[in-house]
Amino acid sequence: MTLITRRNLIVAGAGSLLAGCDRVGKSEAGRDILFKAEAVHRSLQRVITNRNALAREFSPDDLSPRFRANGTRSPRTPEYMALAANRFSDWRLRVDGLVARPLSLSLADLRAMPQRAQITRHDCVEGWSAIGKWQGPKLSAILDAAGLRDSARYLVFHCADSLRGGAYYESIDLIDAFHPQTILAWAMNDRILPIAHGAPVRLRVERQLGYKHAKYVMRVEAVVSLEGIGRGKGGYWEDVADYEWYAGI
Ligand SMILES: Nc1nc2c(c(=O)[nH]1)N[C@H]1C(S)=C(S)[C@@H](COP(=O)(O)O)O[C@H]1N2
Ligand SMILES: [Mo]
Repeated sequence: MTLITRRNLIVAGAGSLLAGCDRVGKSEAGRDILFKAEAVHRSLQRVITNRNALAREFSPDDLSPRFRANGTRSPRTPEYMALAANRFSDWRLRVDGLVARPLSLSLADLRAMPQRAQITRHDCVEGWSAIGKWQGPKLSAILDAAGLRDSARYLVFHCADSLRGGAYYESIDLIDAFHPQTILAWAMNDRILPIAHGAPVRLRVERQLGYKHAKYVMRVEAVVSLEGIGRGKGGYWEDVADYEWYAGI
């Protein structure tokens, strides 16, 4: 039996791609080849990276003094404003689609489930990062309670805010959905999640870039394909600005 470790693969990949470095390094064409080699190497590394690995967790001393709120900071739809006026006591998270038992969960229900707290770094594609503490139930526990069907392939998060006409939405695959650090957070830095950061509940999917972390989540829908969702690319920014659906970090 041959044991293929990640390290062996990276070494093999780097060796074969970078052999002949000296020969090609000096010319324009050579630089092109090196850029391509680097891109191939990066995608090879991504393919063989364990997607269940944990994102780095930090200590309370590392918390950012200021955590920027980005995108929507205060949804203006009448439905959301009415929920916020009642401090979200009437809010319910719908969990439906390809599940055996569709759920309607209150904030109290989410708080009564086993909790996970984690201090992680949020990375936005716009070029800023911040370290914050997040707490909430694991998405996996909610999916288990709902009885995810075998046919389900993706989870779609439908949000309360509306940007340029359309509601924000995002989607992840089942590896990210069942990742131990994927939670529906209702607390941030040991306080109730502020509206600017996605109250009452926002997704934390720690191995992905910022735009995948849906705020103001109203509904989690299990689907077999992303085709019927928005314009079919799996997320608001994917659809309007060609962001990559897989934004793994
Ligand atoms: N519903 C919703 N979720 C969203 C956004 C948004 O505009 N609406 N912006 C995304 C982007 S680009 C980032 S970087 C993070 C910002 O989260 P923060 O406001 O807590 O910093 O939320 C993401 N989730
Ligand atoms: Mo972002």
